[in-house]
Amino acid sequence: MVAATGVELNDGGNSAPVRHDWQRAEAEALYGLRFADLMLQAQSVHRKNFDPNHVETASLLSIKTGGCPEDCGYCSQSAHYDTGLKATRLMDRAEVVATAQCAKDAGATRLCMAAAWRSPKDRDLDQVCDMISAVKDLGMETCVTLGMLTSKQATRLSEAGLDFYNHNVDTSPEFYDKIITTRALQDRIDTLAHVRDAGIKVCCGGIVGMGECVEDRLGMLVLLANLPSHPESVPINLWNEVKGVPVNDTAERPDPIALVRLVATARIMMPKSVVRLSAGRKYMTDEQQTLCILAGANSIFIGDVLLTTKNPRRDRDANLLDRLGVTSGLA
Ligand code: SAM
Ligand code: DTB
Ligand code: SF4
Repeated sequence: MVAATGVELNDGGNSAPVRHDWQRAEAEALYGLRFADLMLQAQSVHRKNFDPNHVETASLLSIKTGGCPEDCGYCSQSAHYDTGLKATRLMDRAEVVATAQCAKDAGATRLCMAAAWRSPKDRDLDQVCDMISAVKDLGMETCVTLGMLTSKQATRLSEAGLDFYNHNVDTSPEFYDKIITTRALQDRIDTLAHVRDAGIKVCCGGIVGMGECVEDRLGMLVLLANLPSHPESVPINLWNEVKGVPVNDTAERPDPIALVRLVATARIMMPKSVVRLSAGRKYMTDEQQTLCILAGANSIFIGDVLLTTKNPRRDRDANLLDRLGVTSGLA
């Protein structure tokens, strides 16, 4: 089938295998389709691979906040900037279990535990492994994001039963150096390989709204889709404003329709990946979130806070999904 502009219609079926050889021009052609044609293609792919009436609900927990030695220009937790955030020590296991139980009771099926580290120390990793086992014992899926890992550390997390590791490429290769200087994109790609080789599922995406152009956003999708395996989970974060960080000087929130187009393009390029509408939902209307769900977004973070910034309230999310007839942990 051929869509109106001549781009071949990918319905995600047998004729459209999962690809790892995406060219930027192809991503741009998809993104630039007339809106109805792009949405039809994204929805066709989505329906072939997922229940279009279901959205996954995960919850975030900052197990170690602030004081991070990295200089990510968007982040409230970097020690390089004065963001007014108070740094904390690593949470203890009992506190993590209590919070996880509350998140489960509130409808989360997965807990994503985040630490503001460049990379974990082995002593810290022992404690995180304990937390993973404890959260799994509650019957929840586990995800952690701890910074860069060696292959040995990834193996230890795998042995602890970890389901997912989150480590984002954040942006395009061209824009990356404008945002982070303390670690290279290749360092991140190396960590992703260690995680994958250890048999842990990969959660990897990035941020939009930092001042990057549309080509950077599409360059990020090409980077993700051309990894040796598509990440099982692809978070798309809209930058949640943080005072005192350099991104304030360049930030520009994308036009709402541009974000929907990006989600649809991600859905088509990574047909079997869960696409998570992550940070920044607080800036979106119900209608924009609905369009993102129609475009193939099928996961959200629930809970009033993400790590250090705000998220829509649970009742607002429950109300929206209910009006759409979408099933989730909130229903
Ligand atoms: N320190 C670890 C790391 O960077 O890998 C884990 C935690 S870090 C907060 C996880 C991801 O959250 C970042 O890679 C970035 O994509 C996203 N993030 C951080 N601050 C954000 C913000 N203000 N708005 C949107 N996304 C953000
Ligand atoms: C991801 O891509 N988004 C989440 C999770 N992975 C760890 C984090 C969003 C953080 C938003 C900013 C904050 O609350 O500090
Ligand atoms: Fe540190 Fe992660 Fe924030 Fe970067 S994004 S400053 S690595 S906590």
